[in-house]
Amino acid sequence: MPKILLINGPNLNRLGFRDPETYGSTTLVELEQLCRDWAGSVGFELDAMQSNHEGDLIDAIQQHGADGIVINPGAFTHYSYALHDALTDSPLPSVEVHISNIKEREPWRANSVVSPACLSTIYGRGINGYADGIYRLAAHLEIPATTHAYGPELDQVGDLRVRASNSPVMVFMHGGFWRHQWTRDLMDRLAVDATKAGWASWNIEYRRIGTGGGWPTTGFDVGLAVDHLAVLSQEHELDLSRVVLVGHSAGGQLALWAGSRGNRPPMSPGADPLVRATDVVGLAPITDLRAAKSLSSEAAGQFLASARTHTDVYREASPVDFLPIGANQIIVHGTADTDVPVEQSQAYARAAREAGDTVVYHEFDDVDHMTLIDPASEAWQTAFAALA
Ligand code: CA2
Repeated sequence: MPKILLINGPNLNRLGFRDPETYGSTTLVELEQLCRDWAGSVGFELDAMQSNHEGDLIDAIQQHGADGIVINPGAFTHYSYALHDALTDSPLPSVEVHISNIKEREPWRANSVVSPACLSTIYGRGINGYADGIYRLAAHLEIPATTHAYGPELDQVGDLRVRASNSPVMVFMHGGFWRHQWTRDLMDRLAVDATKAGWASWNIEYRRIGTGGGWPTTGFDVGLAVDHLAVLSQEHELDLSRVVLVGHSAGGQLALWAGSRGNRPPMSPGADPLVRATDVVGLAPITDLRAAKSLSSEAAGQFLASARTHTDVYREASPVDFLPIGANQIIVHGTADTDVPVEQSQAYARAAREAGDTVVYHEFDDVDHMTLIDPASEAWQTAFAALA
């Protein structure tokens, strides 16, 4: 069985005993068991170690007794070039995890000198960030992606997985209420699943609240990322006559927006796309930004705060306000969703059909928000089958 090495750095042996507001109440022993379970669920064994000593962490990295590393380097994150060098030198891929939101604490915590040596840095998601780190690593080990830039900004990148020439394409847009601690690792498992089934997958990042995003910048990023398929196709021969945009949650708003570009009035933002979407899959999508105002500590308001004042921002950004989309749509939503209420999809599907769009809508009893991005879920399987 392939193996992941979990490394926790200084002071993390104190987890659960102090400062639960920042680090939660799970102890290190409990966390390590959870990580074993998370790794097991995706077919990996997991060895765990913790040390307060920099040299011990470097020795563990150098041992190579595993296929990949998940590491929380503790405060060494912010100044240990020795750890950076050990991770860079290692042939094993690594994912960096932090429990707290290091970007929104003391300024000296915001920077990680270790990040450039890692596949990804996951932070601000509590201990569940370790699960996401394990899944990111597992996806990379299963089908390695190549990361391509579609623009000069750090977040203007995407992960491409393609196995055969002339594959149709699925573009994945992650959710997280447009906030910076949520990144494209969330869509890795769907991207791997689609690639295995013969699709090329393009799992994109975009600028978010706190990393220079907001409306309309984030929309433009997503549009650029979709158009970048024309560039990728020169090297990988993609079948651009079938381009499906798959968006979860806030990524659903972005997918519906990007999918509508071919339908936009000339000269308006996003009109005249280089690459047109044939279908949009909305997984619990945010479709009505006005009705979404109160969700997730008023994230929609923060997202729209940067919009130009002379435009009707809802007509520009809120799917229910810019219908019809033009592309075919498959919308799925769970009735137990407490992040994005199912009414968003119910009202949207009705309005989109009235506006002349082709919409397939499936509702799943007792299914919550995050289940939809599990490739084994009935919801994803249903959406996937509907595409065929
Ligand atoms: O957020 C994280 O996971 C950190 O990597 C944790 C480190 C901190 O130095 C980083 O800036 C961010 C270690 C924090 C100390 O750990 C404790 C945990 C529980 C109780 C007391 C300390």
